[in-house]
Amino acid sequence: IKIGVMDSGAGGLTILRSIHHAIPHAELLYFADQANAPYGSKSDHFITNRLISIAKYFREQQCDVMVVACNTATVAGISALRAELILPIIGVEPAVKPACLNSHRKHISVLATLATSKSQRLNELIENWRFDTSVQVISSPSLASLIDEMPESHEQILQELDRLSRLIKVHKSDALVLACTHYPLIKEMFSDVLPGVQIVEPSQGVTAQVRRVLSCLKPGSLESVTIKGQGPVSLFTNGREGFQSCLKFWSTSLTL
Ligand code: DGN
Repeated sequence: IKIGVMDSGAGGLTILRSIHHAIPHAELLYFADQANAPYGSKSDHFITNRLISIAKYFREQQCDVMVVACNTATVAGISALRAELILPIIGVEPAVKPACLNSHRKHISVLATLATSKSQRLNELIENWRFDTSVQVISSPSLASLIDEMPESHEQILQELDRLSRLIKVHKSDALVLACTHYPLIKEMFSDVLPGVQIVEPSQGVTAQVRRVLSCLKPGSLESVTIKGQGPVSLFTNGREGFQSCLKFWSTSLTL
């Protein structure tokens, strides 16, 4: 099995890691579209065209499925991408439902890029699942890019986390939904500034969906893991040199 995973930067690596653990014999190909990052400030039309090009690349590389490991790209273009019928597509959905269901205080916060925070898809999801929960949506214009600039940006990340955690504390949330795939890379930093707040991220949900799709497309392909051993993981970026080291930094810290 071969799975293509994309994001605008390093964020999708947390999803790649989860897939790698769950389906170790699969061959994984990661593409970071860092030449065009951040997606948060791009138009839906632009992002859709990027998704179509990357899907064609994954198909040329003989991938069986494509994972859009980016919330911004999912809300901007996944429907248009699916309509092209290039590959079976799996997107990422903010974990609003489990956060609302598990919150004791019935106050949660959702943190996303500006584009995702304003999207109809996120707002519909909240309307569908909030019931008696008060949902605060907050956005960060800079956090995803700062994470792509680690470790140099460490101080700026702390400053931005300080600003965001104040907003979350004012809302008295006991759960925080990370609705941008970059944010789980700094999950521990969120836990440090928000003690007692449950940090909810989507990697396991996406991985479960990948397994469901593959078991329909290629019955039997998920079994016999021990015989098949570990599949290779290849990471690519089209970004400039600094981004190469960013991808190296995060893949090392995730022990990929
Ligand atoms: N990882 C992307 C997401 O989940 O939205 C970040 C988007 C961006 O490039 N800012």
